[in-house]
Amino acid sequence: MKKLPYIMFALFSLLFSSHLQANSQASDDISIIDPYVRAVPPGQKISAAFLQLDNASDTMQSIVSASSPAAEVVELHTHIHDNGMMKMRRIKKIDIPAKGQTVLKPGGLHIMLIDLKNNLKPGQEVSVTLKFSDGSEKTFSAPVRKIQMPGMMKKMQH
Ligand SMILES: [Cu+2]
Repeated sequence: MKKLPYIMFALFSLLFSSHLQANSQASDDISIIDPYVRAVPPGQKISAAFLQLDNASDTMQSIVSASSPAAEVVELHTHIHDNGMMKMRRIKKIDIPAKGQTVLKPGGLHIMLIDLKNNLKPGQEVSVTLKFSDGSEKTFSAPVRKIQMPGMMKKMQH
């Protein structure tokens, strides 16, 4: 019966390590903070989602795609400066550094919603699903907000 403690220890280690594995998905390590979607006037078919992503893990995590029932096509975008103009460009992934954060905001990284199925009015909620490089997914609901364009124009001029 002296071996029992060792067997118990082995069993516990096994349970503990499988528990750790179950918690190591990107979707569990990433927190979504203050998500919102830009309100657009009737007839406009594109919008964008913004949010802050916090990574609690020791490894870099990457978003490789996104989807939403509100839009036919969802792409990961960034803005680049090109001859004094700001242009949007599609990118393959958005990285969130280990123990760090990445902010998606107007004029920078964003989740592009293309071919909107309905108008997006302030007060509505839009569901967005992020897919990470390890295949895990995270869905969040983002309120639709009016975003002041004059601030964007100032940013675009400098
Ligand atoms: Cu875009």
